[in-house]
Amino acid sequence: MKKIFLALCFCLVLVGCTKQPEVYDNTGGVVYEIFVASFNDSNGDKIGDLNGIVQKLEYLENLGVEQLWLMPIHPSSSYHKYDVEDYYAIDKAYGTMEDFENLIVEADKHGISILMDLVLNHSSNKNNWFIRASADAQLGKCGLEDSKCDWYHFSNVTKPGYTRINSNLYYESVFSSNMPDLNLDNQAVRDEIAKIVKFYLDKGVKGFRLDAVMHYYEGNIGKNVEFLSWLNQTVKSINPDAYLVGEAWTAHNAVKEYYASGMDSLFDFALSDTSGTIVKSIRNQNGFDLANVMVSHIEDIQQMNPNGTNAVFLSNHDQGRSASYFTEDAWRKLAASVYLLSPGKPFIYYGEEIGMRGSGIDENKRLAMMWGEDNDCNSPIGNNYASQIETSVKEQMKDKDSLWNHYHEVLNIRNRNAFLTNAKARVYDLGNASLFGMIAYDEENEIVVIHNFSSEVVEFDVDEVYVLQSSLNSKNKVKKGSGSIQPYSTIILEKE
Ligand SMILES: [Ca+2]
Ligand SMILES: [Ca+2]
Repeated sequence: MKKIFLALCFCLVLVGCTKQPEVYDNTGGVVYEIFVASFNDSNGDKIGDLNGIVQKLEYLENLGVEQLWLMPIHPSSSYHKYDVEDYYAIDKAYGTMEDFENLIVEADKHGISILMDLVLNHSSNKNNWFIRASADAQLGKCGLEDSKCDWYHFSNVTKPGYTRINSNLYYESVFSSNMPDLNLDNQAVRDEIAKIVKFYLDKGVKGFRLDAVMHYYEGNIGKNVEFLSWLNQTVKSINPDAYLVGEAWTAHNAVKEYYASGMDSLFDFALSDTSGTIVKSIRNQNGFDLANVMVSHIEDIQQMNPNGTNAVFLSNHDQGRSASYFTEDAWRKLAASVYLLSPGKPFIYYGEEIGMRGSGIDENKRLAMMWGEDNDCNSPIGNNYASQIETSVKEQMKDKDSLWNHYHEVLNIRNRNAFLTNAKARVYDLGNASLFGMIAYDEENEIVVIHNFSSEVVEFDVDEVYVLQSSLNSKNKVKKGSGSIQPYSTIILEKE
């Protein structure tokens, strides 16, 4: 809002200025997910770190991303760091709190803001909170004043998802024994969470990616939504422009319920992964059905929360790399065009822009970024993925036909149509099931996004009000009322 206001003031002082420049808050930008340990190393230990990200800000800005989602950066004994030992500190392998503050400042110079991974379902069993709680529980102090037992869920009998401490004491730990579930009903826990989000928002963090929101209250959507409403209000009361995106790995009809919390986004898992709707639609050469699925979900989201924006992606750190199941280069390029030019907020998983591979065990999904430089990171210990047949960033940037250059071009078009993030959508039926047609619009903008999901050139008719805005293939043709589109290619039309 601040930027729009400034732009308006600037406009008013210029004689003859008739149109307010289109300025969007950068919560609208495309996000790039980083597993820090595998991204870029700055100090020669072959472990990616925060200063390593600083060195790549120019790269990220040039690619066209405006926001980074960092997987957890707090002290943790695991390589992935989803078991947090101290929410107020940075893991030594990644750097210091000063390095993190520096990253925020340096990123801002490149128009890039930072989203942190916020793991609230559980802490580490090595977190002081749990060490104290479990000591109190073992000493029979639960229920006494100052006891920390209520920060977690202890039980005298075993239950599914519980870990044994001794013959009559167990604690809830749905993911693993080193990840005890927090008691999110405890006001003291909520107060602590409010303190954590303020700590980082005050440092300039732009928002949070919320891990495992379905598990906050295992299987209870109503209580999960209540907690997320509280969290959303807490965060927005500190920074109204902050952004929240949640991980609810489930189908559209359940995901949409979470938008009742008022939070900005939830990941659209139904589109993603090796069995998702995007790859299925490309295999079936049917773009029309995909447009219908996407529009229907966008409508559902906006009905639940008018400010909600779908978080679209192909794959993330828990899924096999998308380049493996988009088996042809043309498919990878079309998939990129589809999600990056969709209404909503797109998330690129690091390395996706060069078609990195990796599937099977989790370590394989988080391999070292292939910069093609001497200081490339080591991949996670234990990975067993051997067939890295793709080429590096360095090589792909030089090749005009590379996937990298396709991402670069698509992101350029995306950023020229930044209104897409909060756009409304309706299906545009081009009379051919191969063609994905969608009108994306708001009060001031309207474009038609057309993708050809078939291996043939397709001719189509369009309303005469539309003219060509952008094309991802120079052979695509649009004249008044009709056009032709190359296989797996994309056309953007706008009103004359
Ligand atoms: Ca390092
Ligand atoms: Ca839980």
